[in-house]
Amino acid sequence: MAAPTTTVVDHLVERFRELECREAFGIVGDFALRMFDGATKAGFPIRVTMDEQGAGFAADAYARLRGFGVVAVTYGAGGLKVANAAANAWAEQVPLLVLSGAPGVAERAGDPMLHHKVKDFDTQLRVFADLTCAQAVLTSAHTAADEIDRVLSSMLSQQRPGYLEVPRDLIGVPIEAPSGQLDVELPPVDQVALSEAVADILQHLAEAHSATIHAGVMVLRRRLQLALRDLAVAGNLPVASSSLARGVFPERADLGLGLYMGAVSPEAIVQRVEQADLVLSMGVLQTDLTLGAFTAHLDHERLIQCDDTEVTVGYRTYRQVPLWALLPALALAVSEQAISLAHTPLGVDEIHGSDGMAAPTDAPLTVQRTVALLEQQVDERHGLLLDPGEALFSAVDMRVPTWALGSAYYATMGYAVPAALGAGLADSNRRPVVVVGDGAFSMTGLEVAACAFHDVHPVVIVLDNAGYGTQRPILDGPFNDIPALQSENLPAVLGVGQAWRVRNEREFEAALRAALALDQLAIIHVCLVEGDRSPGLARLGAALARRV
Ligand SMILES: Cc1ncc(C[n+]2csc(CCOP(=O)(O)OP(=O)(O)O)c2C)c(N)n1
Ligand SMILES: [Mg+2]
Repeated sequence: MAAPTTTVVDHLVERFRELECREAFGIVGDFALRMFDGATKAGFPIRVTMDEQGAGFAADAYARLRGFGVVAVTYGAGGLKVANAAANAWAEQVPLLVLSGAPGVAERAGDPMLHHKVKDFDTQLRVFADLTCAQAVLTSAHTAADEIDRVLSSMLSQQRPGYLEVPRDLIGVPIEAPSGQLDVELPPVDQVALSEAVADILQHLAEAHSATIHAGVMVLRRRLQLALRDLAVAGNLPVASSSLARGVFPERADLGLGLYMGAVSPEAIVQRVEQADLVLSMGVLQTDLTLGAFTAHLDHERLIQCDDTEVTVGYRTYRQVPLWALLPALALAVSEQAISLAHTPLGVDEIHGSDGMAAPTDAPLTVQRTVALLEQQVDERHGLLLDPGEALFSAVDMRVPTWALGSAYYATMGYAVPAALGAGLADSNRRPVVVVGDGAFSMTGLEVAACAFHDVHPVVIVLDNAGYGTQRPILDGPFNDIPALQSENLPAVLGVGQAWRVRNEREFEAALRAALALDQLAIIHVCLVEGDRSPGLARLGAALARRV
């Protein structure tokens, strides 16, 4: 009997569904039209955005929340625009697929000068070879399914972006349908090393008076949140999140400490982490930005570092002990041994200071008060998107109710607004609340139109400090000044949504209340006090000054 057949596009869509991915983001072009049409007809919509980079960021956020995302583009002019999104996804371990249309296999014969071509037909492939963990240009119906599956499997195994280029004459051709599900290999386990690592950690825990977990992005990527919770609850261990992993543990729970980012974090959180007898670092990417420009003081003797593939306890490393195997095994062992340490929950005013959560006044707005007032109004119905700059730094003072996504290591400006589109569709139970600088908003803020177009209704808070505020303390000059945007006028331009321009605490509080009650796009243009800095940035500056 002949093997069942499918087509390239149907096979792609089937795999995407298997990965809980129900839509993509992207912009069409003639080399991609058949691909977009085939996907749409297969019931897999590709949501248009204002710009390809926006589609890349939307798909990235979708992947962060669902485990897999797709940005679909045309060749060259479209594809090369998502290089930055792929780079961000590589750096922050996001399985984002770049799916590019391309000239047909038959059209490439003789190397003609077709539009969107650069040096040769492989220019785009070479660019993405450096930005993705696996690539394929489909060249024949015989190998297409295997090539697709190879790229998708690598992406999921490694938690990195991938690249698939589909020549337009291959989209609809019949191919043999592979049997069975996608084969995804997790990092290998050495069972002996695993039990020794667990025993070693248990012994350290039994001797410690206090211990803190620092939870990072690989806990999310490997979907280990429940095991993390089991471990924390069993051992009564407080959990600080890394800035790439906000939402990995409920920050407002008694065991939640909020965000640890080296000296950027409030002193109370720094103390709970740095003065604990033991720090269990779980899947944290140890980067400059996530550790507050390397201002984190984590002694080697007190640090147990568990990453995606191995565990290091003090000076001993256990190879082939991946996080996915270690975390559940450790949670079970801690519960069986009934190891439980002392922990006193952190009070809200220990993070914000005594007047941090005070009621709004007529005082002009600072970043600190904007974030404190925001914290009072957001709850489990909201998810946050934080752009690099003050939006990211100021949110260290806040305990977020659910998740908060941001380009927290690669730090690409303009991530948050387009990411709100992907996040809003990936998690329809949470309304996206974006905090973004005026500089970043002028880069990609128009994606609010794409959000509204696709029935996603973010609340967008634009922190206007008249330019590139976080660059100024490093080195100031006219290059940090930018054209002012009256972002409160955007609803008139777009024909949708409502907006406010606010200057004091009371105005902001009222605007936010109205925005959260409104079921459509809401933009709040926050005019900050001149020269204002968030406490996080000030703490970072002070810590770096001590180093000089
Ligand atoms: C795409 C991109 N370009 C440039 C930078 C360098 N950079 C980092 S922060 C920053 C200023 C951001 O300005 P704004 O969005 O207004 O936030 P603020 O710093 O004022 O809080 C710049 C230019 C970057 N991170 N990403
Ligand atoms: Mg700014």
